[in-house]
Amino acid sequence: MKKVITYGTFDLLHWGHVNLLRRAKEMGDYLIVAISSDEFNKLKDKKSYHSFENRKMILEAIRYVDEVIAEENWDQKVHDVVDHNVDVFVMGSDWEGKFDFLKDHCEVVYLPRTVGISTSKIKDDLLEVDNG
Ligand code: C2G
Repeated sequence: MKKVITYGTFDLLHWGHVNLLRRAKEMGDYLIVAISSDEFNKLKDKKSYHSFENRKMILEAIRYVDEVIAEENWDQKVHDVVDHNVDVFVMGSDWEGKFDFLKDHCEVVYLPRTVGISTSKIKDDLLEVDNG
């Protein structure tokens, strides 16, 4: 069984996230998503609208996702890849090159980001609507 892993906050889940999850799943048979904890989001200087528990529950409902684990720090990726026998690590291209150290343990693939959508765009657009 070919196992794939990807990491992210996945707040306000949108079609760009789903495109990523679908393509990541297509690279194997089993997709693990490591979703950022609320504490780790603070380290990423991100504040998510949905709590970790709710972001996890939403991801678990996505047909491409087989397992959701917590991402709590920057240093867990090698352990996760080894402990879960992961074959492929996948991230969007905004992370191009940042995780090449994982190449000693698995395939590393950066997929083109989906243009035109992001969690921050959703928040900004909604603010504009509110302000008329
Ligand atoms: N993504 C995408 N297209 C978009 C928006 C996001 O392909 N329009 C991808 C990102 O490249 C990332 C994944 O969807 O691979 C999740 O995006 P975020 O929730 O923004 O994740 P991020 O904050 O980049 O966290 O250790 C890695 C970090 O946890 C990644």
